[in-house]
Amino acid sequence: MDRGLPESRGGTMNGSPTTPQPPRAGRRRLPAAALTLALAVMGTMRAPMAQGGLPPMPEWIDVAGATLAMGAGTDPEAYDNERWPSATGTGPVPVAGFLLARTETTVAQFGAFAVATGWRSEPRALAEAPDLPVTFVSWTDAVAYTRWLERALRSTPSAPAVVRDRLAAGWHVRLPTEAQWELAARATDGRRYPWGNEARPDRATYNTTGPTPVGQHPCPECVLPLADMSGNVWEWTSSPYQPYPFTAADDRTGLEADALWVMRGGHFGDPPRLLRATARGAAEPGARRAFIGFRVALVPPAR
Ligand SMILES: [Ca+2]
Repeated sequence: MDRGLPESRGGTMNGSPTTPQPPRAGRRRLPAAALTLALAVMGTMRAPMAQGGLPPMPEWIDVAGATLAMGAGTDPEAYDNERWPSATGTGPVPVAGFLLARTETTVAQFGAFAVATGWRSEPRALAEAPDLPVTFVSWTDAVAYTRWLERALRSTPSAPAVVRDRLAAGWHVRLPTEAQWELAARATDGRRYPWGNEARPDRATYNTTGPTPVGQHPCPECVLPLADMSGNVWEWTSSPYQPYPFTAADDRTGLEADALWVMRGGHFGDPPRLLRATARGAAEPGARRAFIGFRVALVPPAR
């Protein structure tokens, strides 16, 4: 499954060089029964906003629908798994408009979920400063967070109207697909990074030893005011890792035990090559690592 993956997408807590393998070390997985149980608990949890006011909620950015030329095309820095099997090395993927959180999910945001639900998270996920991106979260942890967040938003009268209206129309809180993530990161002009074509240490956290608080890098050149799409921490997506071409119809077929899940954006210890908007990482769903986090999306129902 890892054939063609970038040769380095790992890292350690101290940012030391990593082996040329995908981050598959997270052998421990939450069994499906654990997720089912947790979701059952969430279904009967007390209203999370009943006391103490709103937990820290995402700030949503509107991503306009477009047909994405997905993939790295002829970028000489691209890994094989970023190229479509086409003459251009890209493929057209229509993406409906959606909302994406401006920042990676923070320790404070994930902590609100953990407190409200009693979710058994990795202690290190909640040990860092509240404005850092949450890490040590598995794909399963991230999906559980999205389900809780949707419930929380639905039960919060003071949720923003743009959120209430979309939830009423059948939208859901999800991890973004990798096509949604890529469109949000680079728009439709083929840029290599969210801000342009050259690596810029003033635009992202990379080549360093740890993450920075979310939203620290202003980016006037970015098409959308999204923070840390490149760098800081890898971001889980809802897409199982499969060779291109990507199709939304395939997006739920990779649920077998050994599936890897795509993560995007690179992390604080990576070189700029892995921060490119088309670079694809992957990890097992149970992997909890110091360099993997996520951000959430509010997406329309599948048609
Ligand atoms: Ca990131």
